[in-house]
Amino acid sequence: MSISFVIHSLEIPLVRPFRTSFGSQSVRDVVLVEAVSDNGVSGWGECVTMAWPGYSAEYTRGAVNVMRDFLIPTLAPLVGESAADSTPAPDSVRAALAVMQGNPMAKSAVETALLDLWLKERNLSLGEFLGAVRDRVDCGVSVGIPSSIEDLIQEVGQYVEQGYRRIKLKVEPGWDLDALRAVRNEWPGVPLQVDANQAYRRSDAEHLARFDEFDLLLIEQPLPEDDILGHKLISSVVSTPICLDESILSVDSAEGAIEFGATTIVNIKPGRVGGFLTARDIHDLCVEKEIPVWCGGMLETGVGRAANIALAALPGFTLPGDTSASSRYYKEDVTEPFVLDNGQLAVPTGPGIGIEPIAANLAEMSTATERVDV
Ligand code: OSB
Ligand code: MG
Repeated sequence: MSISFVIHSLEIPLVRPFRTSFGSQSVRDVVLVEAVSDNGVSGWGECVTMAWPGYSAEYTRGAVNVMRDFLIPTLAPLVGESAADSTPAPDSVRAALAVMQGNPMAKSAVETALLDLWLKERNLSLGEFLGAVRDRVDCGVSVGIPSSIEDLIQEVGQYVEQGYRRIKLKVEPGWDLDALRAVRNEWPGVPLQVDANQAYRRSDAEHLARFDEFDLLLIEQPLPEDDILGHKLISSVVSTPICLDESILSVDSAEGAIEFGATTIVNIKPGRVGGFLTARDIHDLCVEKEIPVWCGGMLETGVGRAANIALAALPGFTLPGDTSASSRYYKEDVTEPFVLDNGQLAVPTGPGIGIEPIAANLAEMSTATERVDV
């Protein structure tokens, strides 16, 4: 067979700036990968990179380059060997992409576009394929660093009213204890957690232990990505569970961090680990080791959100995810919006990821397209 890949670059304004310890954004710089088969069916995947290498080493322009110049061309033999209208199997796509180092978010976008196509050929939903056990998932919301405590209380108040089942505050040195105290005073019982995106250091252990009084579900990624020992040291001083995000890059790194005692809860993001197959494998490992998992987010459009919700429907996802409604991010999404219902989102049931961009929205939001045929 042959496949035409179309790399769509989009810009979508966020409803409010999203500030974290690694920077601020007010427009989401999105890349959607479309894989078009011989008979004109499209599969879709979202690349979750940020515009700059602040969360991890990947960034959007680099991801587009590596997809165009390396990842997609690497698939040419595999696609060429396949019979007409028979998309290569997901495992073979993952194996072919694995010859290239790193770049998990770019790999995930390419792999997911082909997986969507492969599932559509079989009339199978991503949820069914992955092993989903529920048709609705519990949703939390991630709250960026605002300019004042008043703004924080106002924003959190909106989310609590909308029914979100858990609140996550972004924190950094200088924006932590006062913010937590203010939210806890207003909502003593709300399920609450924090995410530092690597902003603290080993020497902050005593400071992080002061978070314990706020009865948090977890502290997400307090230290740098490569500091596994540091997370273990912190967890011997802090009672609140430590949950790794950026440090978990593969099944083996997950197993290492768990066995070593650096993490007792895991945030799973398909983009960070190179795709949904590996995300499912990390889930399976965590279930076996009795480590609770939850589905992270990267401010996805409906394309990435649909697939994340299918993943979050697996049995080990026992904590609410950063799988918020479209309205938390965008006034207008590129797909039909995901709407919160009683603090939950419905798992898509259509073939593949179960959703696709609305052509007019895609055209309006698009800033560039590049085509690569294999
Ligand atoms: O660390 O979880 C993170 C957004 C962009 C990059 C990293 C992170 C986040 C979030 C928001 O916390 C999650 C979401 O609502 O999509
Ligand atoms: Mg995080």
